[in-house]
Amino acid sequence: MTRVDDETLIRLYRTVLELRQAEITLAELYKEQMMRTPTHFGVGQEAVAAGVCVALQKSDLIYSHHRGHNHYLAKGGSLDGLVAELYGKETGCSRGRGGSVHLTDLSAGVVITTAILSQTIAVAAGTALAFKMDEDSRVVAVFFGDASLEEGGFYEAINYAAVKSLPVVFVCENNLYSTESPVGVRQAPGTSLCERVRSFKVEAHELDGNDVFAVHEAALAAAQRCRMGQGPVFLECMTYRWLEHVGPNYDHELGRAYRTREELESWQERCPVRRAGERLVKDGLAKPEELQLWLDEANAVIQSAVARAKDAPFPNPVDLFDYVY
Ligand SMILES: Cc1ncc(C[n+]2csc(CCOP(=O)(O)OP(=O)(O)O)c2C)c(N)n1
Repeated sequence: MTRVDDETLIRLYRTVLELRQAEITLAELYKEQMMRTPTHFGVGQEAVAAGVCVALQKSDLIYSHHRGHNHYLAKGGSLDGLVAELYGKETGCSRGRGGSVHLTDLSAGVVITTAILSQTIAVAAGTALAFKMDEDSRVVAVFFGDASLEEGGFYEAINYAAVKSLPVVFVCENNLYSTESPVGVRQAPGTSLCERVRSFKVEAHELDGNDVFAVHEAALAAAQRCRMGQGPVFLECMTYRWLEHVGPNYDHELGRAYRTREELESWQERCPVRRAGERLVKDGLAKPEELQLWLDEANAVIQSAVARAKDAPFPNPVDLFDYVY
């Protein structure tokens, strides 16, 4: 196993922290009703995006789903582009026409995020096929939720990737719910997603998706395996979304009963940002004052991106159908 250097451990921490501050700031501002795009926040799930994307190279490509802000940012997508996109501005990464679920930044290797479950999984497998045919050493990572394993597209893509030994890292963020349906009403008792994937002869690992260092190590090994032409890898990252399925609120505050406040709090105890920070301090890689400094820096960066986005122009209504496919 490749040893992760200290600089990378710090980068992993700063990435989860930056994702968290961006998302909680945007979730709070969402309540002003100036962002008119439905928005699925990924607060609580930052370790998956950070752990995987930091393991990739800049030229590698990613695809993501409706809860895609973290992946876009972790891969190096423009923060200004994300924030302006949520405000519907011409300076947004999709020129204000895509909103939260259609993010793209090709310069960072973020091809697209889309809301149709399992759609990007098939496209990612196609991209990996192109890489293989071109003898291009890049890999593709595709992020999706556990509900995508209830879609036929997933099985076609993973089977094809296995048959052709394609360089795809399939990253499942298992946050236990599909909108408000727990896994127990969607899957037979005793179901193991990894076991199902292994029946396609694909290497599969279940991970603590709130441990950025564990996700990173697994993703490094997966990317390396892909680059060596040894076929796809499936990573099932167990994690939890803190906020409601779509929108900036906590479910219990709205009186929803499909999951309890206690369950949320038990996952908040395992906060990926706090855990990573504690590990850096324990290992002598950072002092508490440095963690505070990085937090202040992350806040300053997101605040100035918000100010720029608010000042930016909306698309000209005359051009509204330009760049729409
Ligand atoms: C093909 C398809 N079917 C249904 C939906 C409606 N839908 C949007 S998000 C969602 C739940 C997704 O759950 P999961 O994949 O576990 O991701 P999470 O929202 O938990 O991050 C559903 C059913 C959709 N977008 N696409």
